[in-house]
Amino acid sequence: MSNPDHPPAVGVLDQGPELTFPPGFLWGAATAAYQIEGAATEGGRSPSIWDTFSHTEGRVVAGHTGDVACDHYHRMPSDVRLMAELGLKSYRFSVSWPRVQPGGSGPANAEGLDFYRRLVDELLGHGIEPWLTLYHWDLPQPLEDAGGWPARDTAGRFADYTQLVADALGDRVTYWTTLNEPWCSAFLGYGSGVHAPGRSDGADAVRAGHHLMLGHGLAVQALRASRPQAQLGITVNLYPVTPASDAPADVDAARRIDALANRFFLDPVLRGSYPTDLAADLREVTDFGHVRDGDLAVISTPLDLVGVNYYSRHVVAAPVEGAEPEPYWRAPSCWPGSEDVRFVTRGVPVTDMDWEIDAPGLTETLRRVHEEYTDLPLYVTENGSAFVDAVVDGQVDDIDRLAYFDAHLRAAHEAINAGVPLRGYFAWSLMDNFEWAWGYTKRFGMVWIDYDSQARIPKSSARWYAEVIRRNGLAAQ
Ligand code: IFM
Repeated sequence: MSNPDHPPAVGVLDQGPELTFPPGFLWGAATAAYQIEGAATEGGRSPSIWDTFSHTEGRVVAGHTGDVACDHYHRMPSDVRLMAELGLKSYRFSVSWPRVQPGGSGPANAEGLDFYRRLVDELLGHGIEPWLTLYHWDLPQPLEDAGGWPARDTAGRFADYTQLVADALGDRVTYWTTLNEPWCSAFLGYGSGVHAPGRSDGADAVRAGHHLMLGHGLAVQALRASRPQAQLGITVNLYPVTPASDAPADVDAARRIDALANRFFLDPVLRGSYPTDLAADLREVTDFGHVRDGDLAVISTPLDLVGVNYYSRHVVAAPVEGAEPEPYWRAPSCWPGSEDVRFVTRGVPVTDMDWEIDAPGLTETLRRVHEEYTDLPLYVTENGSAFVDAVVDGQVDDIDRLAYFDAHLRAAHEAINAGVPLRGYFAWSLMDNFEWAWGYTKRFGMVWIDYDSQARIPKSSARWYAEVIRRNGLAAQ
């Protein structure tokens, strides 16, 4: 966006010839319903597992909830204008299941659907391609009360909900993601319990992962039947997993974590089978009796694209006696059957999430998906970083975030040069928002949110990204 008083930040764009992306590259930014919408009790919306979780003492830092969040529900038209000012080609948002189908079953809530219809129309009116994610973690609470994702029936409920959204929005939305990061829903939600619904049982986590993927397959079939022109995909969060040394025990630790973090989802969805080593690693946890004949055929229903969310790398080592457990998503209970594997920190720069910054890992991840799994078009559907930002003289100069984006876009470009059919990139996130168990204490946005006044301030990274989009590239180093 142009602001004569504050030109695009720093020189990284101005050091030499352009690094150009392919024509038509889809430049976007992403958000999710519970993280930005607010209006938790308005328009007929019912509670989701995140409402219950965030209102339970001790679950979210400082007792933060998504009740108001960025108030996007009420500010949507001006937020879309801001996207247009940034020059976004696409906007990836999620539909709140409890807003469009309160309680998770029965007919659609017209008022809820109408919000998304207006959002999509507003986007199209500004020449911005809508990219719709059906499930970004906000399961209607009654479905959790009936067993949640560990219960098979939830997959069928998800397909029914998908049909309602397809009927309402399928005429104007081309790009559809079924699930966002099913690893988080399954292993943080039901394994470590640091995410909603806050349950902690390894077998439930594995069952949840399977039923999420089954729901994905059923949703793809429903969408394909009613919207044959739609571009359908899933978004998985992937990590390169590196052993801390060449020692066989460390190499085996990396194999185990790779199976749980990456291949647990990639293999069923793109190959129609679970990795055999995964089943062996999990034999004390589950016998996979929840997998029925025909499930894997449904799960591997052909797609049009694959979405990859990339943030960091896992470096792991074999267990040692008395090692301290790691926090958050490295908590041992996220890794059923491999709880004793150690996550190693290398002392490289980290973000405010303590996630190591590892841009080459993005190239590696994209190449792996393409070279080992699929020729389908790939999209980076999320990539970004939390840093401690500050407003100074009305501006937010988020130089660290800008450098993070710059490095990762170079890594994405390198993947394209290596033959990866990468068709787009979505920055996480358009705006600061409710960062799940961290509440509002972590800021990932290119746009600063003042949660008291709800003022929006595009940060330096936003102005820089606008320039990247305008030039369809960045400068070579
Ligand atoms: O904020 C989340 C998002 O909802 C899913 N992917 C990772 C982001 C940062 O943690």
